[in-house]
Amino acid sequence: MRAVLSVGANLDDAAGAVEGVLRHFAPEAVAVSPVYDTAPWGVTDQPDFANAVVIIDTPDTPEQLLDRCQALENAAGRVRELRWGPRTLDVDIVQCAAPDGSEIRSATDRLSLPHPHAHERAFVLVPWLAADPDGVLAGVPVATLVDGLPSADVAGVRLQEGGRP
Ligand code: PH2
Ligand code: MG
Ligand code: MG
Repeated sequence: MRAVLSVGANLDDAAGAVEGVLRHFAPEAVAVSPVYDTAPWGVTDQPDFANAVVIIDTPDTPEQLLDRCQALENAAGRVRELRWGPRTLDVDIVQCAAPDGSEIRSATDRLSLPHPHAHERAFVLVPWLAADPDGVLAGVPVATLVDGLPSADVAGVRLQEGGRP
């Protein structure tokens, strides 16, 4: 399947944690965004995040991929804390698609697909658009979703100083 992953962190060496995840998935990556500095969304009273998106082709099922994402979070010292609060590493599955391109849906306790908040998060959509200008989420082009976001949200997503173009 093809999967879109959103990677974020805002504690300790946040950019380093994000880069580590991008390296982990590099063998399966079909596209990767630069790393961005992003204003915190949801809970705004916390440090800025480092965020990136990587798109992979993997033989994993969604649940197997979720296990890998959580293992990466645990290896980064992640403890389950406040919802939307600060974290050393967060690796979220945004979307999974079958080889025929159809979107895989999930609504289990462990996994909601597509990610229920992806369509409203500039820190997901802006990097995703950079990685794949033809991305589509639940039938809507990612470019259209970005156009519909509040401009302040989009302005809060800034290419990291010294980040890849
Ligand atoms: N993750 C959250 C909540 N808010 N804000 C930004 N900018 N980036 C994130 O990765 C993020 C967030 C919960 O996972
Ligand atoms: Mg998250
Ligand atoms: Mg998460």
